[in-house]
Amino acid sequence: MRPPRIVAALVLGLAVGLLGGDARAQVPSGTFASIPTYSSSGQAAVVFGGGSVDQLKTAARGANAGGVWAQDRIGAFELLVIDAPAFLEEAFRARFPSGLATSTAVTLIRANSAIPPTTTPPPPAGAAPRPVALEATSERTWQRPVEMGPYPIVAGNSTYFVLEQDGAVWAVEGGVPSRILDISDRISRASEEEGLLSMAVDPDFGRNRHVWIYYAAANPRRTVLARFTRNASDLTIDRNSELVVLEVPQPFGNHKGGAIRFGGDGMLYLGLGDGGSSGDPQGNGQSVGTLLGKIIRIDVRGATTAQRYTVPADNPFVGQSGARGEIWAYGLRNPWRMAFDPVGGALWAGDVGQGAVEEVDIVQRGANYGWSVVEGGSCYKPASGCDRTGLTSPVLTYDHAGGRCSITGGYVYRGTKVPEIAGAYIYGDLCSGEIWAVRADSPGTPVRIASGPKSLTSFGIDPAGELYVLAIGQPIRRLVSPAQ
Ligand SMILES: [Ca+2]
Repeated sequence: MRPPRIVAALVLGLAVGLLGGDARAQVPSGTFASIPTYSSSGQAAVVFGGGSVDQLKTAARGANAGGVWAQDRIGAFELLVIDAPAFLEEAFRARFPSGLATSTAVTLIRANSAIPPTTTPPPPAGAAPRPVALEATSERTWQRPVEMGPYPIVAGNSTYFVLEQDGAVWAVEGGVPSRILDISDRISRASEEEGLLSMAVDPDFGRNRHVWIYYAAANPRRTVLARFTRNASDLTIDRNSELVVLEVPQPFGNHKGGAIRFGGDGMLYLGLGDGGSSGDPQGNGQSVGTLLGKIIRIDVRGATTAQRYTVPADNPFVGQSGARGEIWAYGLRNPWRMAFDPVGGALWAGDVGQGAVEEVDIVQRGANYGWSVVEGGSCYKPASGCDRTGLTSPVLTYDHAGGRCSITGGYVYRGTKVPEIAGAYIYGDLCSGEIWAVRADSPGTPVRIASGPKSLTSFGIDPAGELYVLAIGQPIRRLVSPAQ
């Protein structure tokens, strides 16, 4: 999510050497303002002159662009995004069944900064993840850090944000933290699991300066999804810019789930817990009439007080009587942290168990992850002989042996500095602090890659796709290769 001018410069810089020929026309820099819609920045390349889809794809691969495609139109230009979810490739093929006309101008975009440039060799096929080391980023400790992500404000600088559950957002620039928003007066911390829970930078932040924030509030007890706007002159976020787009009544104080993530499709995905208490007393997990216990998918582009969001027409329950159209997937208990894999676009979630089984899910359209019929792979209601018809199984589960208690979902690692975990999904346990990895392309048996800090609340990611671990009262630590 670089400023548009940076993206344009990259685009023009990389245009040479791709396809070549007659097509290196001048591209107005403004043309690229929408590029961050698809990505958190990254390298880009331009191809002009058209050709068949396969020809272009071959050219893209020749430029180490790899992956799959999406398409959109920016002004007069066709924009092709690669390394976007496969269904967007299908949409592209549907729109251009016989490829592109030779006169069509085409832009190829490498979709996500978390994709390694080319410097890290991929792991050998079938290689298991290997242990990593943890390295404190600074001496500073954080009270209850729950989220960390890129805060793209200064070109070329690795600025990131950190959320404190008590209601403050910090920007860390060149290692120095500054508070950029404090909404502690707006949030509720009445329960251990309430507070400021998630923030996502708008895909079009470079143009609109929007961030999206999810928090718990009181009177009445609810969770809130809201948009805020960064001030134009500095890093701070305008406290008075809040536009509430969604409020969900919450019956109890726990299970607030709560990760906001934007997909490669430009939609906002939000994970909601089952409403809380214990054992899902309201049956929310299996009810498609409530947003509780769900991953929802909404379109917040152009949100206003009159129309706060729209429901995408291709959501699975659109038009179904008694169902909420916002639902993307259901049967979750408390999806504590989820993230898209920038390569291929799969959405990985850690779903916290009741008292026995933690699970990792790949969230798919319309899928039912089973709570509270099952907890992980085990029957929950009833305790035996439950009906598993139509349920989607977790990618993996683990039990509470060894002091484990609650999963903290992480990210698929697509950074460049830690080959030990290249292409692996990383997650941990809140109580034991253990960190595990499985290959994203063939999960298999998890490998414990680190004994991390206890009270492991979350994982973070920086603009380069490097991973960090967050824990109560601890410094933020980076996952690094062990010393040789
Ligand atoms: Ca489940």
